[in-house]
Amino acid sequence: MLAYEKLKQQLARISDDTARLIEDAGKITELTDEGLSRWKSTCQTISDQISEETMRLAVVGAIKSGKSTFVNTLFGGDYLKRGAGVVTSIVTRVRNGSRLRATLYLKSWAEVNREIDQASVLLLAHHRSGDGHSFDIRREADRRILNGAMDDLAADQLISNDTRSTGSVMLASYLKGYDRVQQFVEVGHATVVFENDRFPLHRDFVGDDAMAVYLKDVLLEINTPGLGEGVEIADCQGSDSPNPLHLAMIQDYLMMAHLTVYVISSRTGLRQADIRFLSMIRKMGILDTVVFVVNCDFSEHESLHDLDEGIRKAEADLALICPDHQTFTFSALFLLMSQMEADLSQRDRDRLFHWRRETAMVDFANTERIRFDQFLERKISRERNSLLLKNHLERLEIVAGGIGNWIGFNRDLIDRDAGGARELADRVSDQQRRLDRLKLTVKNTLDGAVNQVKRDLKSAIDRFFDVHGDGVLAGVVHFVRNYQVEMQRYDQSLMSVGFAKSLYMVFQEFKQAVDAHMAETVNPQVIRFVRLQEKNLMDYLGEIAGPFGAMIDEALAPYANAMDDAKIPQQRASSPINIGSDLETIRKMAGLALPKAAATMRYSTQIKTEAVMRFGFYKIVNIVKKAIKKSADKVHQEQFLALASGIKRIKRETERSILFHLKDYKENIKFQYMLKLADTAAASLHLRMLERFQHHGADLSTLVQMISEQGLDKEKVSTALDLMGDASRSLQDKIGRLKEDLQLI
Ligand SMILES: Nc1nc2c(ncn2[C@@H]2O[C@H](COP(=O)(O)OP(=O)(O)OP(=O)(O)O)[C@@H](O)[C@H]2O)c(=O)[nH]1
Ligand SMILES: [Mg+2]
Repeated sequence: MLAYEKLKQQLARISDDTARLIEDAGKITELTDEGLSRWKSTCQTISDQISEETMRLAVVGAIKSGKSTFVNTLFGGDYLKRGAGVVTSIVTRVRNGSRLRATLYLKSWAEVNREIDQASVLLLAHHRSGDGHSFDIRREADRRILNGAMDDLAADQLISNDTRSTGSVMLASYLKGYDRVQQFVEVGHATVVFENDRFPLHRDFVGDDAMAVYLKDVLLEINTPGLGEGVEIADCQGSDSPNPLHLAMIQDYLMMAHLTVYVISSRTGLRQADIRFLSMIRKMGILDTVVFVVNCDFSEHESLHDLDEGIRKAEADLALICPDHQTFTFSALFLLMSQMEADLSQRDRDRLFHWRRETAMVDFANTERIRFDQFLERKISRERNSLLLKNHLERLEIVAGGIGNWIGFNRDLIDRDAGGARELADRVSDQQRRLDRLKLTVKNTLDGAVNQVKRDLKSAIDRFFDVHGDGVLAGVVHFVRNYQVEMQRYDQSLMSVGFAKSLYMVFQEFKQAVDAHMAETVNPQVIRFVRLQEKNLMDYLGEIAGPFGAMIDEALAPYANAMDDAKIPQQRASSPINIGSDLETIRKMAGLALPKAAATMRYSTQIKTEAVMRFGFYKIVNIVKKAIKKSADKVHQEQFLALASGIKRIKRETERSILFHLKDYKENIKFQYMLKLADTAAASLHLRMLERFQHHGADLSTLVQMISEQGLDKEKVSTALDLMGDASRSLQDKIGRLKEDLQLI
């Protein structure tokens, strides 16, 4: 890890030195040169980007498999709450930092209200008496209404956290936590921070469902080295949570992660939940970034042989879903306890002592952990070095080469008398006109290509979301139409809470199932599709850029020749223009992010609840009218039938709103993401090409004029240019050496 930090610092220094050189160049001639200022801003961008670059590592796995314990071992202390097991699962990001700090990012009130709105479809509609305003938890009256609506819901709906009731559990948590969270949130503050001595207190917040439900994200900064600067580890709780929103949050992180560590407990081996989650990862198309850690519990195994068998069993199961998996086996808790032995309680110390006697298993696990650490270090440095090389160093090489040429050029010009300078300038300006034409051609070709690629992207996206095909949308429609509600489950609630509330409960169950389908089936396919389109886009732009790089270099040759005896330094073979590895930077530059995975589940706001409710009301009135002559049994039976047709109505209404919503979602992916990405990537490519043109691009006429008017202190400028020439050569040497170092690693 140290090697990387050193390389990074070297690169940053070279970039700063180059910027300084450019600044000096500007001062010498007192001219504003467009090329110079573009180079300078390139250096600035490189410096900024290097310091922002983050390598992301996701830690996932079933509940209680030891994820948090594992992450703690990476930082050598009990920072993340172990054994949390909260209902509200959030992704906790951990980085190293200068001090111990937990930053809790809260959802905005708009987000909170939107979630409540979505979870209370069919619950609040008839409470609102049509005054039109949407729910706002900050209004006391609204909280009272929601409380009232929740009060008479069947008790089991609120107590259990089974798949049917995550919506109502969430509503209850929001109501319960409001007063306490409100205290934390001063107006306009979106974060709550726990620093230094107060750091451990963040766990009370995170560990309490009623408060944690208000959280969007948690970032822990820890003042031990961990995996080094710029590496972020995310503890992803809730991969097997019944709440599809949790899965969506994890998907958002996985999509950006460079490596995913999947933790399996040796106690349980691979379970159904693991298989489901792994299938989802496979559908996302990122299975090749996953490695497995079998977290072995020494107490659960009689001997190394027994542990071995357990591992082999898990590996055999894994092979079915992930044939080329890489597995490491060690005990996270044992390691963590060893790391913090001095701070252990007597009980834990006894346990550690006891475990240490299992020497065979301990030796095996220790060796495995060393193997894992080596793997991780290699993986991280390989990934980051290639980014350093491709994203920054090759670009800097172009700039430094360009400034070298600029110096040589001006040096030569200064040495001439007025006539000679003018003659050179004339020759050069002929060439320059030719280069300008080429610049225009490059721009036009690029524009044409981008328009084509955008058309292709549009139609690919339309095809992917085509409801008539056999793609994701058809799948959703099929799912909705074929979903069977287990009517018997609502028999009891019809009697206890009545028709309307029962309808709400049915809808909860149904929505939960549809959302799970969105999270497990639709989202992974969308993510995979988008990633593929991104790759196609970058490949395509790369294909265009390739020949242009060579063409520009070729076109520059006669330009240099125009100066025949000019002191142009020996040109190194320049690297091909490449923006393929820049995708993340381009996204960041344009402020682009794919719509959150949870977006696919926001269809419920489109549901016209009135239609369903009015329909229910009509049925009920009919039942009541007729009930005068009927037995209670008969009434119950008819209510049951009403519920059944209510469900039919809900399904139809849901299908309609999903189609409507996903159309919107599709257009967002198209216009707010993919097409903007294409434009930004093309702009970035164009900039790279211009940087290359600038090798010789300076406009000489003003300088020539100054020479002929004798308005230039030739002696002084000459000396300055010579000094700069030396500095530039030494910079280029440094870049060359650093490039070799990086390629070697
Ligand atoms: N005996 C034993 N216990 C372990 C081991 N690893 C973790 N634990 C304990 O198992 C419990 C769960 O571990 P966590 O690290 O919190 O698991 P997790 O995957 O983060 O759990 P959730 O976040 O709730 O999904 C904690 O009490 C740990 O101390 C192990 O190797 N052996
Ligand atoms: Mg945990």
